[in-house]
Amino acid sequence: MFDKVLIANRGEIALRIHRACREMGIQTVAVHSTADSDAMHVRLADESVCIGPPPARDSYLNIPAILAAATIAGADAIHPGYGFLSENARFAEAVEAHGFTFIGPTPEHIRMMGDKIIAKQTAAALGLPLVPGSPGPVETRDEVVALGERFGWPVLVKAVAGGGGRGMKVVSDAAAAAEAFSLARAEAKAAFGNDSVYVEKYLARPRHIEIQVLGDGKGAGIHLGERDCSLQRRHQKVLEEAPSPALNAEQRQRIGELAAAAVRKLKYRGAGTLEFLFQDGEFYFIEMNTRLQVEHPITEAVTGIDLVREQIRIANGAPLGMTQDDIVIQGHAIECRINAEHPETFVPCPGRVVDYHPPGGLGVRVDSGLYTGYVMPPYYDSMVAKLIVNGGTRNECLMRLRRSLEEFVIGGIDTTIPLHLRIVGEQSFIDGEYDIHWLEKLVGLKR
Ligand code: MV4
Repeated sequence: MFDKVLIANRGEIALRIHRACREMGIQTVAVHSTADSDAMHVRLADESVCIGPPPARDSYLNIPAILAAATIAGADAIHPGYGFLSENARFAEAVEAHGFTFIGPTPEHIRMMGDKIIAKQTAAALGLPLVPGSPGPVETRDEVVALGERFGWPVLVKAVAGGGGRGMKVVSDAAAAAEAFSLARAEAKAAFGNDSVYVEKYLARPRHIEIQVLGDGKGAGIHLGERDCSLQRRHQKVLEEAPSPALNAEQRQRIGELAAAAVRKLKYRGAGTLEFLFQDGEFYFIEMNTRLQVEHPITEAVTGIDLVREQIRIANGAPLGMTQDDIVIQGHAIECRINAEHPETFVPCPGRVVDYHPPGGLGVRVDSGLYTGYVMPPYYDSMVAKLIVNGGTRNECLMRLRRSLEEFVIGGIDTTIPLHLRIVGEQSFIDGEYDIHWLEKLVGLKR
């Protein structure tokens, strides 16, 4: 096993990775910007290295600085967490070229899934259901019109390098095709430096269902059930739950088996997520994420499996620690992402935390780098805590979630805890009846 792992990230996920390492007897090296000297991930790690000034491009995205830190500290492996360099194929290559183990998939799989057309073509070859659409990039307005006539309006123009909804435009009819096409291209160019786009039939009211998978890189692969991530605002997930209240046992088994078979055929290595839209009883593959995700703890809560530990074991060349038959989904789990933002305007609110009292008790987990006196820097993501609650049933989970949100004290900064209390009080949420547009309608900021 590795003696020492460098954690190329910050915040709660750096802590999460540190905890898995510590339980495995692995030393940890934190890296941090000058804005994060007092961060919890730096305090808990065995060693820390300052890698640059506050802007992420000079620190958490600074590949030479991170590799230098790994060399100085004598690390064996690097865990990228999520965001930052986690889905950067060149980083994964550089890590391996410098003699370290990248705790994640191969650079080839990262690159393949980063191109959404290649990802879809691969998914089709693996037997996954797709949204009807263009088989490759679309070069002209006329092609958009032809696809709209063929699949029915509206259609969606999407960036090949996409993610986060940028470079994505709904086209309601042929008259709107020219403008939407050039807008999508321009946005894609600005956001990703790549103006290649493709077209899909637009699904009006889907849910976002994703399947957690693990592969050993040699052809073994399993799934760990689904997460329902439909509750989002401006492409930022707000609350996730597992299992999805929208799936029946047959649908759950069908999509899980398809995802696991895909992982085996790909010889995928490590943890990954297959994203689907789900509407009228049908699944449609849209993307694969080749990283650990923010919402992984709800899968851990319902399966009892430590996903970070599995990532580290797999990176070290071990076979999967379990077979599909060992995976049993037990009870229900919900995660609330707590952001340092005004709960109604969503204006970020960094600053000093003057009081910090997280909730506790059975079935309650809080992943957070906050502590009383912590000064949150303004340079990074506003997510400051994840509250993960589980119970024997969805109803028990909801009761516990409400109680935990009421118990949570974060003083001195605005947080989205009141937004979560509002969501858990809504009848359609309690009934599990929501789609990807539900939250934006609730908070009244639908664009
Ligand atoms: C779609 C869609 C409807 N139809 N594709 C948004 C980000 C990207 N990863 C996929 N997205 C969507 N793709 C088709 N063919 C609607 C969305 C979408 C969405 C998806 C998941 C979660 C939240 C969303 C919010 C708005 C739009």
